[in-house]
Amino acid sequence: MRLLLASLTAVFIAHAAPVVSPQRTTCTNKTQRKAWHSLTRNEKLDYINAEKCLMSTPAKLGLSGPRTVFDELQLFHVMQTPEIHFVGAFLPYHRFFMHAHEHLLRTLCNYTGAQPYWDEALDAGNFSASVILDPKTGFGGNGVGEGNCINDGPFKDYVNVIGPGQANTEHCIDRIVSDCMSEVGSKQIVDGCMQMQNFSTFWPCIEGGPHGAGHGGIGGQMLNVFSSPGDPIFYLHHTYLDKLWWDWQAQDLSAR
Ligand SMILES: *[C@@H]1O[C@H](CO)[C@@H](O)[C@H](O)[C@H]1NC(C)=O
Ligand SMILES: *[C@@H]1O[C@H](CO)[C@@H](O)[C@H](O)[C@H]1NC(C)=O
Ligand SMILES: *[C@@H]1O[C@H](CO)[C@@H](O)[C@H](O)[C@H]1NC(C)=O
Ligand SMILES: *[C@@H]1O[C@H](CO)[C@@H](O)[C@H](O)[C@H]1NC(C)=O
Ligand SMILES: [Cu+2]
Repeated sequence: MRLLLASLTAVFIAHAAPVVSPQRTTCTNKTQRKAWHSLTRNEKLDYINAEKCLMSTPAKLGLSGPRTVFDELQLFHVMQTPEIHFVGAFLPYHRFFMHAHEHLLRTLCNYTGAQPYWDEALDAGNFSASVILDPKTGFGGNGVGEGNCINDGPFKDYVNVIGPGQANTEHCIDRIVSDCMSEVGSKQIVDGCMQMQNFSTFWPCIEGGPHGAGHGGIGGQMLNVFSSPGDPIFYLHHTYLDKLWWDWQAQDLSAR
């Protein structure tokens, strides 16, 4: 039986090979995701402009609510929230979500770079001084006034139509930066997660630690478990978490 299976497998592989191998060889140009802090000014502006393009590309799927492709991504997250948080699918779902966003930037908005990430351990405990909040080469600063609307930077005039939460109302991108809540994103806590031996202990460590630090440290819509992708910082935050997962996987690739 074992021999039969082995030879069937060999036949299958032999037949499948001509179909599979051309797909494998087309991936000649790998992109490399880099930390926002390490991007040049022009790389930052290219990314910001591509995101603004996604925010002005009309919605394609005929769903009720979204006006733009950016809104459609946000709505998917709202709809899937109960299935994708506090479960093992948390990291895989968000890996796929970051890839979808990156793919849309590249295919709809002529973006040629990779999805950048925010190395939050560098800024933990001091998010308010982060370069990510720069009004020219970042995402603008903290919210102000009664509605905590951001009032500088490239995204200050974007009208979110999805959220807050599961509601669909017109509102600004709002933030309530908390240096205190960002402390849980420290290198010490990240290093602790990296020591976890099993996925079943690794993902809750990431979700409860650095994940919570990024959402709580930026605050406002970023702190809303449903509608947080209404703040474009969301994509740099989750790409960072995805990198942490990759770093952990890379410690033992065959098992992880
Ligand atoms: C790979 O990237 C180089 C430099 O950007 C470009 O000239 C080349 O056409 C790319 N090749 C493919 C297959 O996309
Ligand atoms: C992307 O590039 C193509 C080809 O140059 C152009 O026709 C198209 O308008 C560009 N799209 C955007 C959103 O800039
Ligand atoms: C936060 O960072 C800024 C700029 O690097 C620095 O001036 C400030 O002292 C830092 N604050 C704290 C509490 O570390
Ligand atoms: C990892 O999982 C294995 C198998 O379930 C278990 O024996 C082991 O104690 C776990 N290790 C940790 C550090 O949780
Ligand atoms: Cu999420």
